[in-house]
Amino acid sequence: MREAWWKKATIYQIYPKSFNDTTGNGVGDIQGIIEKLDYLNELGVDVIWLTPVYKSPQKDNGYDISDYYSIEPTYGTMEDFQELLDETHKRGMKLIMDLVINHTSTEHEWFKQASSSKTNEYRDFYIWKDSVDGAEPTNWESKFGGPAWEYDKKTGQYYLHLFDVTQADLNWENKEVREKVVEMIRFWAEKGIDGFRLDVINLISKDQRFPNDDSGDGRKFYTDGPRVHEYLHEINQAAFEPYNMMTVGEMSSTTLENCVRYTNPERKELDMTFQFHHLKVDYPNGDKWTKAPFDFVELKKILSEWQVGMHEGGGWNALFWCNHDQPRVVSRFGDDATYHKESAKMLATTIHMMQGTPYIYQGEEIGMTNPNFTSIEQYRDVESLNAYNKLKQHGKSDQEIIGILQQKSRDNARTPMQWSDYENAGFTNGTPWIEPAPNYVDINVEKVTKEPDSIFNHYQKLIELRKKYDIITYGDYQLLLGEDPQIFAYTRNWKNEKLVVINNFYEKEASFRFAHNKEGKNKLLLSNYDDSPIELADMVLRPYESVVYYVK
Ligand code: TEU
Repeated sequence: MREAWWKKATIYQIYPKSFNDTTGNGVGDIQGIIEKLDYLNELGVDVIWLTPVYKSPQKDNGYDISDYYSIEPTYGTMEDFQELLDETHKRGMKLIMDLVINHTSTEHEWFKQASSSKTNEYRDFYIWKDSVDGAEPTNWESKFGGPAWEYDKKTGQYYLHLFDVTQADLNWENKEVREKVVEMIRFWAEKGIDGFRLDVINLISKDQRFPNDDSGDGRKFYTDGPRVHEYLHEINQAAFEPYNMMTVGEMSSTTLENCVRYTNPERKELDMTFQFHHLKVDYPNGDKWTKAPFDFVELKKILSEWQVGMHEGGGWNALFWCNHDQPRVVSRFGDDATYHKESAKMLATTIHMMQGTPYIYQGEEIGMTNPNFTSIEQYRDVESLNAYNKLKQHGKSDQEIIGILQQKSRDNARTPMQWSDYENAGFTNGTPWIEPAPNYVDINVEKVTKEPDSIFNHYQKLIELRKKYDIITYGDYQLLLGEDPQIFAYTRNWKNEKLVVINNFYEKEASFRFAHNKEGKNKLLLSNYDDSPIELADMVLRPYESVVYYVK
């Protein structure tokens, strides 16, 4: 059995484009990351995950790769990358890269060849179909809006793209594609990287009948598709296991049952998975593009089901609130104005005390918020711009649409990292590719790293606690007060130890009664107020109060 070092690790996600610019071109770069490694070391994280830095036309900020073997020139060179890897390792941290293998950019050489003629040797690298009754081959929808098929005039067939039209889906049925992918994974593994995050990896196997979807968008014909487990086991054996790579799969609309299968070590597929069901509690009837409050009881229910289900099935969760596709958590489930600090810390505790490997998305550790852009000109994301056009066609006013984007746009997470109160948040000396959130004057790294009770300091404590207390890694999970409209409380149990984690998700005070308060010796491990009760007892939780007790 491989050593599961990543079970006690905390991972930090970097979105290079918005992290730190050293050239003044307004776009972050690899040298900018190197400059901040000491900062990450001070935070205490074990692993850095870099979203794609490969050569790319950047239609989807690097998730459209045109060459898997070179570094995007605006980010730097292969030498810069090697330096980053070495400097990361020197500081005792590890580095994982993004692996985008469901699709490539249409500017990738394979696609250029494939689209040049129906008989080209690369034709079968992608998914080509004839039109059906003068229309698209199926009625499937692209995740970014519009049909998932694009007509190629030159060869008279359609190709499949589950995302942007410039992101063509690879044909995984073709063994040669799988061989090329393995070859490429080995190339990066040989350089000494420590693992991969696999982009939308549960979408790689499509139902080969390519049926129409009577009831929806086609998702059921490619999500956790027929051969996905087989393919993952195959790459695992050919490239992950031999290099001892850590792997985390990003799973779109997956199921608990499948994630147990993806991550149970006996199956040798992946180490852990990201699932997104808990981040759809503010999508009424599954619709992202509506302004809506979140369903708190549902949030608890979903997270708890995954805690219990993955534990029982021997799988492993990736724990997260934020990434480059999600709004900022303090704006989403907390209060980014009056109780900024309290709620950001409370949210951190809630997720970090669960079982799994926690991920911190750049800026989360200082409580970065949504920017509240007021004009469509400020948005950059392809998905947001498509949504804007679609909502407009449906007759919504600009004001209404901006209100929705302020809550839902992926750009909420993509504004420049707030390093200081200098111009452009200290991110660039040039014009940033996207505007910083105006509150960088108050919320920035320079300021918070000087404050003893900062959000940053709270994250440091959470990372240390995970190292010190095995119960956080191995304990089971039990939800308390599932229907309570304000309190998110749970216990963790392991051997003769127990953790009791109690969080008030709202501004209103909340009474907490602990049924088992005849517990043995217990102590307060962590809190977000400086005078929380030092022993576990019935208590009245103040706004966003969050406490963790250790019982032995
Ligand atoms: O995202 C996959 C994905 O399906 C979503 O998170 C998506 O952004 C969201 O559902 C849209 O509402 C991954 C990457 O993280 C994302 O940045 C890429 O755009 C996408 O894959 C395509 O590679």
